[in-house]
Amino acid sequence: MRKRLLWAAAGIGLLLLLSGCAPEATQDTLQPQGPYAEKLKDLFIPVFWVAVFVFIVVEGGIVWIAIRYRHRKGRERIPAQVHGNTRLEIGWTIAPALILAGVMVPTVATIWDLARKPPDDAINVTVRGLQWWWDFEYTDDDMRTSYGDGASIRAADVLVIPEDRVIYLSLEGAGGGIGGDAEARDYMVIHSFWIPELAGKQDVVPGRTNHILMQADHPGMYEGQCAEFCGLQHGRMLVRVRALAAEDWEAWVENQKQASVAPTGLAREGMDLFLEPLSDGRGSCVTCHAVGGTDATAPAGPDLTHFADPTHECFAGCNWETSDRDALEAWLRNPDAVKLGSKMPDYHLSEDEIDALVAYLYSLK
Ligand code: HEC
Ligand SMILES: [Cu+2]
Repeated sequence: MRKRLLWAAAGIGLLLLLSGCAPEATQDTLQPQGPYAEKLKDLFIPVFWVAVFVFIVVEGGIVWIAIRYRHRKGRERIPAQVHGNTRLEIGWTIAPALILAGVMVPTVATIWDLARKPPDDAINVTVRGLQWWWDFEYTDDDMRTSYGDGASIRAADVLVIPEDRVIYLSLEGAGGGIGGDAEARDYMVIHSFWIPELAGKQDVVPGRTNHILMQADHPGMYEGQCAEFCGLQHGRMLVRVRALAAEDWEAWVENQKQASVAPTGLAREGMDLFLEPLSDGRGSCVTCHAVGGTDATAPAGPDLTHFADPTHECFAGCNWETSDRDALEAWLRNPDAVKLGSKMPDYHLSEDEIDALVAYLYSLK
């Protein structure tokens, strides 16, 4: 019976261990793809081995004592009890203190290193955590758009960056709506921004601004997700970082600066639906969304100016691919049905309205 239990425990332990294996894991701090993530790994590995050493010494001691002095039949006498041993006590006070001091030196050095001011040519991005998606605003002067009195470039879900450049992120908790009203403040919760392959984890706290330095060595896609429980759909608050080669980055910035182009045909009908109040007092998309070059300038929801740009790969907290038409239709049919508790209401859109709105959204390159 006891043996069987032991085997079962060993089996479950092994399964748990194996569940940690994933050859293509996308959120892996142990495979850093930039210098800042590299620094963290360089700290983690030595601290890990120190911890392994301490674990083996302490656990080993406990196991050894438990076996050596275990109760045995016929041995009623308890072993000699020791009270006070100056040499031992000094030893087990000084040894951990030395180990901790040894660990502290590289830890503090890394903290300072990562808290450094960014270089002058760093790209500044304000990251806002909302329920349940990420908003990115490129605040540098050369990132002003050609519309809205030179509003800054804004994008949702996918943070686009150039390779080999330092990105200086300012993290702000923004509640339900950016610059929120009283209702929005109800949604003021803490999020945490984490792209394991590019930088450390940092909390996004309403009312204060935290910073992260980030850099990607190569073009590519780096995944992350909100790392601080922030409500019902916390698990669906994903994010991607798309690092582009220099020339692709230039092209991206140029395109982002452009206002949307008024479409024709079905997409034009969609645009009218989007900009005008919906019939029967159902409300209006422009209460929350912005589309550059139109009257839609509300900041409460994702900026849709370049919704269909190829870099905007995913929508609504990166849970669905933007190219997935069925998913987009389902989202418009009723956001709550696919993302329970979503802050975008159900507008009871008809299938015709959905077709037109989808055509419009896909025209927003
Ligand atoms: C009350 C505010 C509000 C209104 C009005 C609103 N939305 Fe949204 N919308 C949101 C929020 C908030 C999100 C993000 C929700 C999430 O990801 O959890 C969103 C997400 C979206 C997205 C995905 C965007 C992306 O890049 O992730 C689309 C597309 C969209 N809305 C279209 C519309 C359309 C079309 C209308 C009008 C029928 C509309 N919305 C009306 C708040 C609103
Ligand atoms: Cu969150």
